[in-house]
Amino acid sequence: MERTKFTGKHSREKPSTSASASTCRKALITGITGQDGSYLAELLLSKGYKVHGLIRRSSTFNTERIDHIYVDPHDSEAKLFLHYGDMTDSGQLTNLIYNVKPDEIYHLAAQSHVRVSFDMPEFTGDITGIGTTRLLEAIRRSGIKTRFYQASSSEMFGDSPAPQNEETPFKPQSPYGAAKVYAYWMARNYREGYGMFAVNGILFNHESPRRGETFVTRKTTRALARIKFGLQDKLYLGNLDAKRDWGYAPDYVEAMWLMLQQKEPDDFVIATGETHSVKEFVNLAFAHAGIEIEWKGKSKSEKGIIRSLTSNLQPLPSNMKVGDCLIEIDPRYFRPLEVGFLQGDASKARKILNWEPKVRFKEMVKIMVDSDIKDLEKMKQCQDVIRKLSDNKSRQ
Ligand code: NAP
Ligand code: G4F
Repeated sequence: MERTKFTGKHSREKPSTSASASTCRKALITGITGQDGSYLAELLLSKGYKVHGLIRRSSTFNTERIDHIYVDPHDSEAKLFLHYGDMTDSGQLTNLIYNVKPDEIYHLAAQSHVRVSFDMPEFTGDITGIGTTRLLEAIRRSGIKTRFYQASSSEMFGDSPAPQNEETPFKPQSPYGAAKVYAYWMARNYREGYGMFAVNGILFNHESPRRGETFVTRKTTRALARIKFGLQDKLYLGNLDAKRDWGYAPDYVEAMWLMLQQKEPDDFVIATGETHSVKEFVNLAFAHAGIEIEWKGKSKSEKGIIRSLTSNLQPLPSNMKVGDCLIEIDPRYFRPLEVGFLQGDASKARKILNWEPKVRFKEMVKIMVDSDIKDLEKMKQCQDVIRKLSDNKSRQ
């Protein structure tokens, strides 16, 4: 697992106590095992927080993204504590909040995949929408005073014209977007009705080497690494023309924290202001690995073909050559409704939170490609060692 820079004080090191205002504050993160939850946990530990995370019981390990910061709770240095629970279980949410009494709650848990939300609209509404109400009610009923962050999404804007800011009307184009609009309004209702410190961070797409493997950026960088190592022949994608305002996840979790440090609760758009198509992402990623792509054909028949190979970025599979088709369209990845163009206007966050994205699009693409290639290189080295060991054994 790659490590983030924050202050370098995470993992098994003792977290910094220099951020005096934050020392010994307690945070609860739902969705701690996800991309954002893992970076946020690192950030809060580096600021001296005790971090409690809600995790789902699973028959396989689902803590890969946070294993590097986990310390046995019997260790007196432990600052990260995990609790089983689920966004469908109000009783457990109320107990947890009452027992932990967190100063800050970051609610990130969700069924977060837009395409999947069309297949599972009711489930998505339950987890991503009503899950937020369950948590807000758990806070209200437990009677504790806490600050609440709701992970709202640019997907709520749907096909509202860009650039989108805090005043832009929501026109969601998916069950996921609709569930997030409901959750957004519940957070506002609890703020305005009960005086709760509840904020909405309306975050545009943000990616990283820890991005889920079925989102288009990670799907692309992972497939590219596998193609480069000869483990996969082709990458199948859906709509190549959709444009997104892609930022870097570690920058975005800093914005979450800043929102909960303000005097008054308010809602903020977090975005880079730059927008790029899926095709641009693919072109840049492959080019970084030494494979120049040209596009031939139209709509469902469009194909990404090798235009040139840069020899100094070898090894490439020995049978790979100019003219080979590496990318094809699979209509299964199209959505019944699509959000064609997202571009955020984060002026309010710049002004009030003093927040700026540090890593821009091109650098982020390179970070993701390098990380997936490095992972496979490591795996290959391990396989080579195992092969050598078993060769030696068979010769004995
Ligand atoms: P993610 O990687 O998909 O993580 C989702 C997290 O929610 C995981 O920890 C997952 O647990 C947990 N979860 C799912 N269903 C749950 C349930 N029923 N009970 C408890 N936990 C559950 O998402 P992400 O990219 O980190 O995004 C974090 C949040 O920000 C989400 O709410 C997402 O909708 C929102 N958001 C994301 C973006 C973005 O571009 N990344 C942009 C705007 C908003 P498992 O690990 O067990 O599956
Ligand atoms: O990577 P995506 O699946 O992300 P999407 O739908 O924008 O949603 C992400 O960002 C939201 C913020 O706006 C979050 F709230 C949400 O939780 C999630 O993190 O798709 C991006 C674009 C879409 O237009 C999609 O149609 O890529 C297009 N695409 C093209 N081929 C594909 C594929 N998307 C996926 N997942 N897989 C494909 O093969």
